[in-house]
Amino acid sequence: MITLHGFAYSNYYNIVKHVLLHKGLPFEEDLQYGGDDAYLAISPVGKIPALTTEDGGHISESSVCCDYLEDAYPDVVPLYPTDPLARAKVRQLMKVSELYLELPCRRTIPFVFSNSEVPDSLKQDIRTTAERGIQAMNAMCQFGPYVLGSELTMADIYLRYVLKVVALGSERIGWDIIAEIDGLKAWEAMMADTEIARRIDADQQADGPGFFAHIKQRFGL
Ligand SMILES: N[C@@H](CCC(=O)N[C@@H](CS)C(=O)NCC(=O)O)C(=O)O
Repeated sequence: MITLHGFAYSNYYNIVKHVLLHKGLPFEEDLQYGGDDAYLAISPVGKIPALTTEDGGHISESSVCCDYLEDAYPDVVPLYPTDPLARAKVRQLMKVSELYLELPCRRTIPFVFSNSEVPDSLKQDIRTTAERGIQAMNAMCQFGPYVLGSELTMADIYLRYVLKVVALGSERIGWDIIAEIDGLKAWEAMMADTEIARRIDADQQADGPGFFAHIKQRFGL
């Protein structure tokens, strides 16, 4: 059986978990918060999430895990179109949203956890990068009703959890980035209104105490 390593508070973990649930693939969860050497044998950078495949191989990096699940189980509820260009467009949206929205906003996380003010220089850096992401997302998103048209794709799942960190960062810097992308709020509400999304959100909330206890111990916060 597939094993998903990581913790439910992680937005990246939840991308892969959502894909597994959407495809209906049997899997077990192995609680890992990272930060210990043993985990490096499964995830070379020590990042959450990682997968152990049915063959016993290990893979990390969320988008790579998504691709693996599609390649290994292509006929089980496909999440990429068959046309190569359309597939690339799905991956383009995933990458753009991660690089130009999630990653800049992720830089606010230490300030979220310590409930402290983000320095103006960092706020400006975030704005410079996110403005390019917003412009690109406004050009790419279709909301028909899914992000790239009438079919739900990997991009919908990926974006849902990218936006969790964008929302956190937005709140901390006082700039609602999600509101800058036309139609994104309505899409977000639609994506939240599924059994899988509700299960993942509930699991995430339930992991809050365990995650914060780990952070406290690991970083002495
Ligand atoms: N590029 C990685 C990023 C994953 C990531 O940043 N995961 C966080 C949890 S949300 C993590 O592992 N944090 C612990 C650490 O950096 O040691 C991916 O796509 O999977």
